[in-house]
Amino acid sequence: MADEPRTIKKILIANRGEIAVRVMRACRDLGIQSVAVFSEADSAAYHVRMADEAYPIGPAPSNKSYLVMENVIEAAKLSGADAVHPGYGFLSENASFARRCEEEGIIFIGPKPDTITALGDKVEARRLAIDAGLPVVPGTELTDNDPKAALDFATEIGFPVLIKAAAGGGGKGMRVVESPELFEESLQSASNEALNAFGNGTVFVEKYLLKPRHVEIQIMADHHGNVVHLNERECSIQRRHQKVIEESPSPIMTPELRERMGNAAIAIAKKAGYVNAGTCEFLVDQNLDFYFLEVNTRLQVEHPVTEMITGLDLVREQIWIAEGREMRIKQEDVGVHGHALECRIYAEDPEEGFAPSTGRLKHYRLPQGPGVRVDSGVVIFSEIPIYYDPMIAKLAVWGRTREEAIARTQRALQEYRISGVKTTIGFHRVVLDHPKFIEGDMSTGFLGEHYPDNNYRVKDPETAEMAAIGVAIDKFVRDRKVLVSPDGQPQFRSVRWKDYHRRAKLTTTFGGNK
Ligand code: MV4
Repeated sequence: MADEPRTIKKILIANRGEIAVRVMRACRDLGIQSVAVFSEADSAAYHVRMADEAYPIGPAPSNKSYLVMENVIEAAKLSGADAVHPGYGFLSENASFARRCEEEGIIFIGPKPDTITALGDKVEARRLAIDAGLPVVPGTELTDNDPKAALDFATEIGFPVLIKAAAGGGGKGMRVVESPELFEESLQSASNEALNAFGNGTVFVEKYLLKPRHVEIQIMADHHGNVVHLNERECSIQRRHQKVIEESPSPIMTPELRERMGNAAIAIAKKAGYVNAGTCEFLVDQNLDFYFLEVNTRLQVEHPVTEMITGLDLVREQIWIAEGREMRIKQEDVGVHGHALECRIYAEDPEEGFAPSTGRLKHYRLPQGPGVRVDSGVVIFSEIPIYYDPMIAKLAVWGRTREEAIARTQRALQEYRISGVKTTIGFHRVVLDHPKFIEGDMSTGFLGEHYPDNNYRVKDPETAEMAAIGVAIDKFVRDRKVLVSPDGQPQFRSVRWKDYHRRAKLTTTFGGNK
């Protein structure tokens, strides 16, 4: 698109929840009309209420609604939208969908279809990375799944190795192999799993790095060949390939390492002809050596931490770029201002192995105050359906330093009130209180290592009970003080020790906040 810029007047947001709301906010800031689409489970959803207009696109299951390209395209045509923002998940990394938009003369706010295809194939992405001079983990490109050759290669690079799916993501089709005897079997099962999940059984092999950090670089590129990076995000705190807490900058980052990783990300973006917002993922080992992992061709969940430390609005820049305009951001103007943390608030029960928790929000009060930003996809009385990702909101908090950001996040988590569903709020409070987290000493193994068996409670019941009594006495005494009014007359309000004890037990055993 070297042609004239095309001003976007109306955007259809092909998504739901907090990201749909997030994109609509940018639209409103820019005077752009927003169009929501919704499934039968979402007719009363917040993203529908936020939009200027809304179109039904099918039954509740996402493969009958949010994933049905033609339904979304139809809504875009009916509404007269000149662009589609795909958010994350759903159709966001679907090259066919991006192509369908193009065919209809609708701007797809994202990279070109061919770029999505190329980078969606992890083997192809790895090849591009090598061509662009990026460091990759020792591994093989061999894609014909020849077990003999693969085993020879694994033996050559040394065990443990990691088998990965070319079409992979989210850990599907991945196997760690500790020794040659287990190799062939793992190769088979990884390939089968990948075939089932993605319709593509191609796998490849890499040396398995122990306890790496996951650090990613945000990139932004326009149609005129300009590419910048917007610093890194540390995303090591995750469970089962679901990120839980993200931050920027990374606690391990130095200006020198940032420049090297940033330049690497820019190099692969240029090699791939990348346009719009994207993320280059890296693994970083104990020696602070980094290795290319993959490129995510979408706006990511954790983009707010980047926005907070750079002062940019990434969605606004995405729209600007999609209009065909030359990027306003210059690399030398991109700074790191303070520190930002993001906690993903999931409607899940941490005490039940993070099982999704559905229901109606009987109470919903958001945290406020200095440095606090909440991107919520729900409001009070919202129904949380079973059909979709259980992430209901993101709490992003800024501070001048990491310490201040952590303190403010703890304050905000305490202030957040949700009832009707179980959430991960209390779990975040526990993690943010961990000495290793506070030190910034983390890897992708953090949660598994420090909280084996998904156990985030105070382990010893006696200790928990003592803590509860302490907290209860403290609060009880403080409330008693307030119960005497300035004129010295006692105020009559029932204060029951039992209530304090019950509440204290919730906060001390699980950092919860009822
Ligand atoms: C790795 C790795 C160790 N060594 N590759 C997981 C998802 C996929 N995107 C790549 N992943 C990994 N690749 C080598 N050679 C460890 C992981 C990994 C991981 C990476 C990022 C974030 C969380 C993770 C959790 C477990 C394993």
